[in-house]
Amino acid sequence: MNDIMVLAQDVKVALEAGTPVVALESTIITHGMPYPKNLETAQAVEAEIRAAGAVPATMTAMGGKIRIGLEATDLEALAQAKDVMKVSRADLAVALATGAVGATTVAATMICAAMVGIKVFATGGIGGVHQGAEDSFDISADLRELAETPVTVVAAGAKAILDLPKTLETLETLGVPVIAYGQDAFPAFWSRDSGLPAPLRLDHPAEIAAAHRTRQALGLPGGQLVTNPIPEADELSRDMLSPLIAQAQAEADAAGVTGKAVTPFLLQRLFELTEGRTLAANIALVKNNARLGAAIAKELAAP
Ligand code: PSU
Ligand code: MN
Repeated sequence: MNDIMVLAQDVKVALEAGTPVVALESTIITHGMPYPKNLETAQAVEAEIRAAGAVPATMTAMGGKIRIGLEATDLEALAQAKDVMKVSRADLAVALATGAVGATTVAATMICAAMVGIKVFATGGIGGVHQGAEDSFDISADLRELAETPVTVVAAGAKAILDLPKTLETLETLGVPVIAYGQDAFPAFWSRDSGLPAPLRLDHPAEIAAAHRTRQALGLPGGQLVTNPIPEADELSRDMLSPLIAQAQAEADAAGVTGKAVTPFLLQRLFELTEGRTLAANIALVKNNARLGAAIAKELAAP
Protein backbone atom coordinates (compact mmCIF):
# COMPACT_ATOMS: atom_id res chain seq x y z
CA MET A 1 0.00 0.00 0.00
CA ASN A 2 2.88 2.35 0.76
CA ASP A 3 3.82 2.10 -2.92
CA ILE A 4 0.51 3.63 -3.88
CA MET A 5 0.01 6.33 -1.25
CA VAL A 6 2.23 9.42 -1.42
CA LEU A 7 1.84 11.68 1.57
CA ALA A 8 2.89 15.33 1.54
CA GLN A 9 5.54 15.97 4.16
CA ASP A 10 3.31 18.06 6.47
CA VAL A 11 0.52 15.47 6.31
CA LYS A 12 2.97 12.69 7.12
CA VAL A 13 4.38 14.58 10.11
CA ALA A 14 0.88 15.39 11.43
CA LEU A 15 -0.38 11.81 11.09
CA GLU A 16 2.69 10.42 12.83
CA ALA A 17 2.34 12.95 15.65
CA GLY A 18 -1.43 12.47 15.92
CA THR A 19 -2.13 16.16 15.29
CA PRO A 20 -5.27 17.23 13.36
CA VAL A 21 -5.57 16.62 9.61
CA VAL A 22 -8.57 17.42 7.41
CA ALA A 23 -9.04 15.62 4.08
CA LEU A 24 -10.26 17.56 1.02
CA GLU A 25 -11.62 16.25 -2.28
CA SER A 26 -10.55 17.37 -5.74
CA THR A 27 -13.63 16.79 -7.92
CA ILE A 28 -14.98 20.07 -6.59
CA ILE A 29 -11.85 21.70 -8.10
CA THR A 30 -11.95 19.99 -11.52
CA HIS A 31 -15.67 19.38 -12.07
CA GLY A 32 -17.44 21.62 -9.58
CA MET A 33 -16.11 25.11 -10.28
CA PRO A 34 -14.62 27.02 -13.24
CA TYR A 35 -10.98 28.21 -13.33
CA PRO A 36 -9.65 30.41 -11.69
CA LYS A 37 -12.31 30.45 -8.94
CA ASN A 38 -11.70 26.75 -8.35
CA LEU A 39 -8.01 27.38 -7.62
CA GLU A 40 -8.68 30.42 -5.42
CA THR A 41 -11.25 28.40 -3.49
CA ALA A 42 -8.98 25.39 -3.04
CA GLN A 43 -6.21 27.66 -1.76
CA ALA A 44 -8.58 29.57 0.55
CA VAL A 45 -9.97 26.33 1.97
CA GLU A 46 -6.49 25.01 2.70
CA ALA A 47 -5.63 28.36 4.35
CA GLU A 48 -8.76 28.18 6.56
CA ILE A 49 -7.71 24.74 7.78
CA ARG A 50 -4.16 25.85 8.50
CA ALA A 51 -5.38 29.00 10.29
CA ALA A 52 -7.50 26.77 12.52
CA GLY A 53 -4.43 24.71 13.46
CA ALA A 54 -4.92 21.63 11.28
CA VAL A 55 -3.18 20.32 8.16
CA PRO A 56 -5.15 20.06 4.90
CA ALA A 57 -4.80 16.91 2.77
CA THR A 58 -6.19 17.39 -0.74
CA MET A 59 -6.51 14.01 -2.52
CA THR A 60 -5.82 13.25 -6.18
CA ALA A 61 -4.75 10.34 -8.34
CA MET A 62 -1.63 11.13 -10.41
CA GLY A 63 0.93 8.95 -12.16
CA GLY A 64 -0.39 5.78 -10.56
CA LYS A 65 -0.24 7.16 -7.02
CA ILE A 66 -2.80 8.51 -4.58
CA ARG A 67 -1.48 11.89 -3.56
CA ILE A 68 -2.45 12.88 -0.03
CA GLY A 69 -1.72 16.58 0.26
CA LEU A 70 -0.83 18.52 -2.89
CA GLU A 71 2.11 20.86 -3.50
CA ALA A 72 1.04 24.40 -4.50
CA THR A 73 2.28 23.91 -8.06
CA ASP A 74 0.37 20.63 -8.46
CA LEU A 75 -2.80 22.30 -7.21
CA GLU A 76 -2.36 25.05 -9.82
CA ALA A 77 -1.85 22.46 -12.56
CA LEU A 78 -4.86 20.41 -11.48
CA ALA A 79 -7.14 23.45 -11.42
CA GLN A 80 -6.32 24.17 -15.08
CA ALA A 81 -6.07 20.60 -16.35
CA LYS A 82 -8.52 19.47 -19.03
CA ASP A 83 -10.10 16.02 -19.26
CA VAL A 84 -9.38 15.08 -15.66
CA MET A 85 -11.01 11.78 -14.76
CA LYS A 86 -13.76 11.99 -12.11
CA VAL A 87 -12.76 9.21 -9.75
CA SER A 88 -15.27 7.58 -7.43
CA ARG A 89 -15.02 4.16 -5.70
CA ALA A 90 -15.62 2.31 -8.99
CA ASP A 91 -12.87 4.18 -10.85
CA LEU A 92 -10.07 4.37 -8.32
CA ALA A 93 -8.15 1.21 -9.20
CA VAL A 94 -8.39 1.79 -12.96
CA ALA A 95 -7.27 5.42 -12.57
CA LEU A 96 -4.20 4.26 -10.62
CA ALA A 97 -3.43 1.31 -12.89
CA THR A 98 -3.43 3.54 -15.96
CA GLY A 99 -1.64 6.48 -14.35
CA ALA A 100 -4.47 8.86 -15.24
CA VAL A 101 -4.88 12.26 -13.60
CA GLY A 102 -7.97 11.77 -11.49
CA ALA A 103 -9.97 13.98 -9.16
CA THR A 104 -11.51 12.22 -6.17
CA THR A 105 -15.20 12.47 -5.35
CA VAL A 106 -16.52 12.35 -1.80
CA ALA A 107 -16.58 8.54 -1.95
CA ALA A 108 -13.01 8.18 -3.25
CA THR A 109 -11.70 10.83 -0.86
CA MET A 110 -13.22 8.94 2.08
CA ILE A 111 -11.52 5.74 0.95
CA CYS A 112 -8.12 7.44 0.67
CA ALA A 113 -8.55 9.27 3.99
CA ALA A 114 -9.47 6.09 5.85
CA MET A 115 -6.50 4.21 4.36
CA VAL A 116 -4.05 6.62 6.00
CA GLY A 117 -6.01 7.26 9.21
CA ILE A 118 -7.51 10.68 8.48
CA LYS A 119 -10.80 10.87 10.38
CA VAL A 120 -12.34 14.12 9.14
CA PHE A 121 -13.11 15.37 5.63
CA ALA A 122 -14.61 18.73 4.67
CA THR A 123 -16.37 19.38 1.37
CA GLY A 124 -19.23 21.35 -0.18
CA GLY A 125 -22.07 18.95 -0.74
CA ILE A 126 -22.29 15.18 -1.03
CA GLY A 127 -23.78 13.35 -3.96
CA GLY A 128 -27.18 11.76 -3.37
CA VAL A 129 -30.33 10.44 -4.98
CA HIS A 130 -31.05 12.38 -8.16
CA GLN A 131 -34.47 13.61 -9.20
CA GLY A 132 -36.07 10.93 -11.36
CA ALA A 133 -33.94 8.22 -9.75
CA GLU A 134 -36.96 5.90 -9.85
CA ASP A 135 -36.29 5.72 -13.61
CA SER A 136 -32.60 6.54 -13.93
CA PHE A 137 -31.36 4.65 -10.83
CA ASP A 138 -28.92 7.56 -10.37
CA ILE A 139 -27.82 7.32 -6.75
CA SER A 140 -24.36 8.60 -5.86
CA ALA A 141 -21.77 6.15 -4.60
CA ASP A 142 -21.14 8.75 -1.86
CA LEU A 143 -24.12 7.40 0.11
CA ARG A 144 -22.92 3.83 0.30
CA GLU A 145 -19.42 5.03 1.14
CA LEU A 146 -20.77 6.85 4.19
CA ALA A 147 -22.21 3.53 5.31
CA GLU A 148 -18.89 1.71 4.93
CA THR A 149 -15.93 3.96 5.53
CA PRO A 150 -15.14 5.45 8.94
CA VAL A 151 -14.74 9.14 8.15
CA THR A 152 -16.72 12.09 9.51
CA VAL A 153 -17.77 14.13 6.46
CA VAL A 154 -18.67 17.80 6.87
CA ALA A 155 -20.91 19.11 4.07
CA ALA A 156 -23.54 21.83 3.69
CA GLY A 157 -26.20 19.16 3.25
CA ALA A 158 -26.98 17.72 -0.12
CA LYS A 159 -27.32 19.88 -3.19
CA ALA A 160 -30.79 21.15 -3.87
CA ILE A 161 -30.48 19.65 -7.37
CA LEU A 162 -31.04 16.26 -5.73
CA ASP A 163 -34.19 14.59 -4.44
CA LEU A 164 -33.59 15.44 -0.79
CA PRO A 165 -36.35 13.31 0.80
CA LYS A 166 -35.13 10.24 -1.10
CA THR A 167 -31.52 11.08 -0.20
CA LEU A 168 -32.40 11.21 3.50
CA GLU A 169 -34.42 7.97 3.30
CA THR A 170 -31.52 6.20 1.60
CA LEU A 171 -29.06 7.41 4.23
CA GLU A 172 -31.39 6.12 6.92
CA THR A 173 -31.66 2.72 5.20
CA LEU A 174 -27.88 2.56 4.99
CA GLY A 175 -27.54 3.38 8.69
CA VAL A 176 -25.69 6.65 8.19
CA PRO A 177 -26.03 9.20 11.00
CA VAL A 178 -27.13 12.51 9.45
CA ILE A 179 -26.36 15.24 11.95
CA ALA A 180 -27.36 18.87 11.51
CA TYR A 181 -24.90 21.23 13.16
CA GLY A 182 -26.53 23.85 15.36
CA GLN A 183 -30.06 23.63 13.96
CA ASP A 184 -32.94 21.19 13.55
CA ALA A 185 -33.38 21.45 9.79
CA PHE A 186 -31.42 19.51 7.19
CA PRO A 187 -29.57 22.19 5.18
CA ALA A 188 -29.86 22.30 1.38
CA PHE A 189 -26.39 23.43 0.28
CA TRP A 190 -27.07 26.96 -1.05
CA SER A 191 -29.90 27.43 1.49
CA ARG A 192 -29.82 26.90 5.25
CA ASP A 193 -33.11 25.05 5.46
CA SER A 194 -34.32 22.32 3.09
CA GLY A 195 -37.75 22.30 4.73
CA LEU A 196 -36.96 18.79 6.01
CA PRO A 197 -35.95 17.99 9.57
CA ALA A 198 -32.50 16.44 10.07
CA PRO A 199 -32.63 13.08 11.85
CA LEU A 200 -30.01 14.15 14.43
CA ARG A 201 -28.64 17.41 15.79
CA LEU A 202 -25.39 18.30 17.58
CA ASP A 203 -24.26 21.78 18.57
CA HIS A 204 -20.57 21.40 19.39
CA PRO A 205 -17.50 19.97 17.61
CA ALA A 206 -16.63 18.05 20.81
CA GLU A 207 -19.98 16.21 20.64
CA ILE A 208 -19.42 15.34 16.99
CA ALA A 209 -15.97 13.99 17.87
CA ALA A 210 -17.48 11.97 20.74
CA ALA A 211 -20.07 10.48 18.38
CA HIS A 212 -17.30 9.53 15.93
CA ARG A 213 -15.32 7.81 18.70
CA THR A 214 -18.40 6.05 20.05
CA ARG A 215 -19.27 4.66 16.64
CA GLN A 216 -15.76 3.19 16.47
CA ALA A 217 -16.05 1.82 20.00
CA LEU A 218 -19.30 0.10 19.07
CA GLY A 219 -17.61 -1.48 16.08
CA LEU A 220 -20.16 -0.02 13.69
CA PRO A 221 -18.76 0.42 10.20
CA GLY A 222 -19.12 3.64 8.28
CA GLY A 223 -18.83 7.31 8.99
CA GLN A 224 -21.15 10.12 9.83
CA LEU A 225 -22.49 12.99 7.80
CA VAL A 226 -22.34 16.38 9.52
CA THR A 227 -24.44 18.95 7.71
CA ASN A 228 -23.35 22.51 8.36
CA PRO A 229 -25.69 25.26 7.15
CA ILE A 230 -24.24 27.90 4.83
CA PRO A 231 -23.64 31.21 6.69
CA GLU A 232 -26.76 33.39 6.66
CA ALA A 233 -25.08 36.24 4.79
CA ASP A 234 -24.22 33.93 1.89
CA GLU A 235 -27.38 31.86 1.45
CA LEU A 236 -29.62 31.92 -1.61
CA SER A 237 -33.35 31.59 -1.19
CA ARG A 238 -35.05 28.32 -2.04
CA ASP A 239 -37.83 30.20 -3.82
CA MET A 240 -35.38 31.90 -6.16
CA LEU A 241 -33.54 28.63 -6.87
CA SER A 242 -36.43 26.16 -7.29
CA PRO A 243 -37.56 27.18 -10.78
CA LEU A 244 -33.95 27.44 -11.97
CA ILE A 245 -33.17 23.95 -10.65
CA ALA A 246 -36.26 22.63 -12.44
CA GLN A 247 -35.09 24.31 -15.64
CA ALA A 248 -31.54 22.92 -15.37
CA GLN A 249 -32.93 19.43 -14.66
CA ALA A 250 -35.27 19.63 -17.67
CA GLU A 251 -32.34 20.67 -19.86
CA ALA A 252 -30.24 17.76 -18.57
CA ASP A 253 -33.07 15.34 -19.36
CA ALA A 254 -33.62 16.83 -22.82
CA ALA A 255 -29.90 16.66 -23.61
CA GLY A 256 -29.72 13.05 -22.44
CA VAL A 257 -27.08 13.78 -19.77
CA THR A 258 -26.46 10.70 -17.63
CA GLY A 259 -24.04 9.13 -15.18
CA LYS A 260 -21.07 11.09 -13.89
CA ALA A 261 -21.88 14.04 -16.11
CA VAL A 262 -25.16 14.88 -14.35
CA THR A 263 -23.81 16.70 -11.28
CA PRO A 264 -21.25 18.85 -13.19
CA PHE A 265 -23.89 19.70 -15.83
CA LEU A 266 -26.46 20.87 -13.27
CA LEU A 267 -23.89 22.89 -11.28
CA GLN A 268 -22.64 24.62 -14.44
CA ARG A 269 -26.18 25.48 -15.64
CA LEU A 270 -27.15 26.88 -12.25
CA PHE A 271 -23.98 28.97 -12.24
CA GLU A 272 -25.07 30.45 -15.59
CA LEU A 273 -28.74 30.84 -14.67
CA THR A 274 -27.91 32.67 -11.42
CA GLU A 275 -25.14 34.76 -12.98
CA GLY A 276 -22.55 33.26 -10.69
CA ARG A 277 -24.47 33.49 -7.41
CA THR A 278 -24.47 29.73 -6.82
CA LEU A 279 -20.69 29.74 -7.19
CA ALA A 280 -20.22 32.57 -4.67
CA ALA A 281 -22.44 30.69 -2.21
CA ASN A 282 -20.59 27.43 -2.92
CA ILE A 283 -17.25 29.06 -2.09
CA ALA A 284 -18.57 30.52 1.17
CA LEU A 285 -20.04 27.22 2.34
CA VAL A 286 -16.92 25.20 1.56
CA LYS A 287 -14.80 27.58 3.65
CA ASN A 288 -17.35 27.39 6.45
CA ASN A 289 -17.19 23.58 6.32
CA ALA A 290 -13.38 23.67 6.38
CA ARG A 291 -13.51 25.64 9.64
CA LEU A 292 -15.91 23.16 11.25
CA GLY A 293 -13.91 20.20 9.91
CA ALA A 294 -10.75 21.59 11.49
CA ALA A 295 -12.54 22.11 14.81
CA ILE A 296 -13.77 18.48 14.80
CA ALA A 297 -10.31 17.19 13.78
CA LYS A 298 -8.79 19.10 16.71
CA GLU A 299 -11.28 17.52 19.12
CA LEU A 300 -10.52 14.06 17.70
CA ALA A 301 -6.78 14.65 18.05
CA ALA A 302 -7.11 15.84 21.66
CA PRO A 303 -5.96 13.19 24.14
N1 PSU B 1 -20.04 19.52 -4.43
C1 PSU B 1 -19.83 20.56 -5.26
N2 PSU B 1 -19.35 20.30 -6.49
C2 PSU B 1 -19.06 19.03 -6.90
C3 PSU B 1 -19.29 17.93 -6.01
C4 PSU B 1 -19.79 18.25 -4.79
O1 PSU B 1 -20.07 21.72 -4.92
O2 PSU B 1 -18.60 18.85 -8.02
C5 PSU B 1 -18.90 16.52 -6.44
C6 PSU B 1 -18.39 15.72 -5.23
O3 PSU B 1 -17.10 15.25 -5.55
C7 PSU B 1 -19.36 14.58 -5.08
C8 PSU B 1 -19.74 14.38 -6.52
O4 PSU B 1 -18.78 13.44 -4.50
O5 PSU B 1 -19.93 15.72 -6.98
C9 PSU B 1 -20.98 13.54 -6.67
O6 PSU B 1 -21.04 13.09 -7.99
P1 PSU B 1 -22.03 11.88 -8.38
O7 PSU B 1 -23.40 12.45 -8.13
O8 PSU B 1 -21.73 11.62 -9.83
O9 PSU B 1 -21.69 10.73 -7.49
MN1 MN C 1 -24.60 9.61 -10.35
